[in-house]
Amino acid sequence: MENRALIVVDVQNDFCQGGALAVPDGDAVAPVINALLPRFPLVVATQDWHPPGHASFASSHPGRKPLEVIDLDGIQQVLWPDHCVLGTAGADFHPELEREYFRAIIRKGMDPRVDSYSGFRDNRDDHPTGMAALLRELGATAVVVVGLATDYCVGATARDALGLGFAAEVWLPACRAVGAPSGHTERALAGLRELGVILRDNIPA
Ligand code: VGL
Ligand code: ZN
Repeated sequence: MENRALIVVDVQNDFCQGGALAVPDGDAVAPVINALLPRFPLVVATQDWHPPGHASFASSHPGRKPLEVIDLDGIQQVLWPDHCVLGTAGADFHPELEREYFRAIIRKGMDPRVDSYSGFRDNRDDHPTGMAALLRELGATAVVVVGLATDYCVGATARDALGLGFAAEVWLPACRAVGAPSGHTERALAGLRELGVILRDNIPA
């Protein structure tokens, strides 16, 4: 399947053990993803990449705490601990991840006023990242999405891939979820399945 691309979402130190927004068992995806990299003719990685004082940080909203939900200019926004601040060690890829395979690195979340879960666009759809054009120009018609976190950036990336005309699969053994607020992972997966994203519980041979 020459037309299939792997999208490695946000496998960054802040989402791994000891990181600012550690996803439970997040580190476990690195070796699983490394084993996948040589199997795809095209691999693209995303990096969550926020300026200091980003609107998704609870610290940017006096009196607010992480995981509280606010209305941010008409969009429901979960507030997060400060994470993936551009250029910091927390924003760097997990040290075990074999980044030599990445044909391109797409950064997202740089507009201080709006969050960006999808690798294709921000949550307000103001800024495309260029990933769709990149994938299309390189001939991809289908994507496999892996990384962190299943219920936020992986899910949003798979949803948008499908909406932009790519066949989309999520390979769950190479993903881990935030799982907050309670039940979020289950709702996210059900939503993806309903859209037509293929969710695989096992890595295909
Ligand atoms: C993510 C929350 C905030 C993710 C990024 O990569 O799933 N989640 N920023
Ligand atoms: Zn973020």
